[in-house]
Amino acid sequence: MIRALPALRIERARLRVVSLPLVSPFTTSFGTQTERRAVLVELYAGGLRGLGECAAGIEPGYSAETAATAMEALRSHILPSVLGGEAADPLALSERWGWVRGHNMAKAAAEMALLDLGGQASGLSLATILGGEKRRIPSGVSIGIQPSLPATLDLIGGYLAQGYRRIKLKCKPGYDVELARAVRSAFPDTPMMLDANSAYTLADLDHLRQLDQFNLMMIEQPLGHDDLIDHAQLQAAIATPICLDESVESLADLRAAVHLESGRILNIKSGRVGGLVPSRAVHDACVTAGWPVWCGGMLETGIGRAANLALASLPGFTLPGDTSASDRYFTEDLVDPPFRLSSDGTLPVPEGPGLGVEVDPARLDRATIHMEEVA
Ligand code: OSB
Ligand code: MG
Repeated sequence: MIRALPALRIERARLRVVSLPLVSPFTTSFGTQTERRAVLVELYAGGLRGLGECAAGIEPGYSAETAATAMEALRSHILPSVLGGEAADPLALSERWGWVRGHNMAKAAAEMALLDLGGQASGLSLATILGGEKRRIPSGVSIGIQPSLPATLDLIGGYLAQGYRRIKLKCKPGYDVELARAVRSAFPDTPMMLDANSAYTLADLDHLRQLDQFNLMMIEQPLGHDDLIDHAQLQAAIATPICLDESVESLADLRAAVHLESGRILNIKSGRVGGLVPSRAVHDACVTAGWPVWCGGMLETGIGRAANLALASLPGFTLPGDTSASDRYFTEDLVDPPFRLSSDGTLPVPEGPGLGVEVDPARLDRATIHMEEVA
């Protein structure tokens, strides 16, 4: 159950775009990112400011949403449905944009800001509101496609020395079987997985079957971003568990995936499914179906990272996720203190009210490239 929260009236809303350079370029099968550009939602109520971070990036290579489409959906449709509105509970406010189709990442950012407000007003942490139980989250790290195999092995060694509990490697056709072979022979026992971001088709079935020899925890989203049928056929033909990411944008998608046996594991990202409350519902359905889940990431700043850690504190999150420390992404995060990996490879679930992080105002100003009031 989601905890009840005090009534709020949203007095003011502001949108901001921030840009933070990444410590190193992040390359996937769909492109390279050198910065994290994020839309932030700021909601004001009763002297409090609630913050939300939108998962969308600059280009529509992962999903249809971009920072620009999220700005437009928030400015014209989502935030106007709650501005000036008062409800018995902030989550009743989030129901007011239920009529908007799609724009899940935009909705999730607005919902995060509402929950941050509700948490501050009640003194409850986001994790407590959602029904979280864990206090520390075992962390993995997602490694982009590198210029060479030796460079990849070096990076992995460095992350393992820091304590990361699981390595995820981005792959693509031509950078897959040899990658897995090299990494496995260098690190025979490390929990390891691949993420293809939809780079293959069923025509690659025999090729993908070769991955079975490397004892991978899973392969994430090998096939079409909107496919469930071909994933089911692939899952029936390979031993490596398939983890879905892009293909599950709602509880309905997850139910279909379970029914079709399109995979065996789910990466949950609150942006992809439209918020933390929808994530909780997807999580509950996965627990019922016997699908382990883990928390994905979208290179979030400390703001979105705090929400990810709160989500990952739910009991069904039994696998290490992509909730890595601030310094894996940025030289200077927006939050102070930043998220630091402890030597046991875990990050703390924030315990303060709401998101439970302190945003550094000077850093926020420096990172801001656009700001507007929503009327
Ligand atoms: O597919 O999980 C993905 C980053 C951007 C877009 C898609 C993905 C990712 C990651 C990085 O894998 C996860 C992270 O460290 O935040
Ligand atoms: Mg993925």
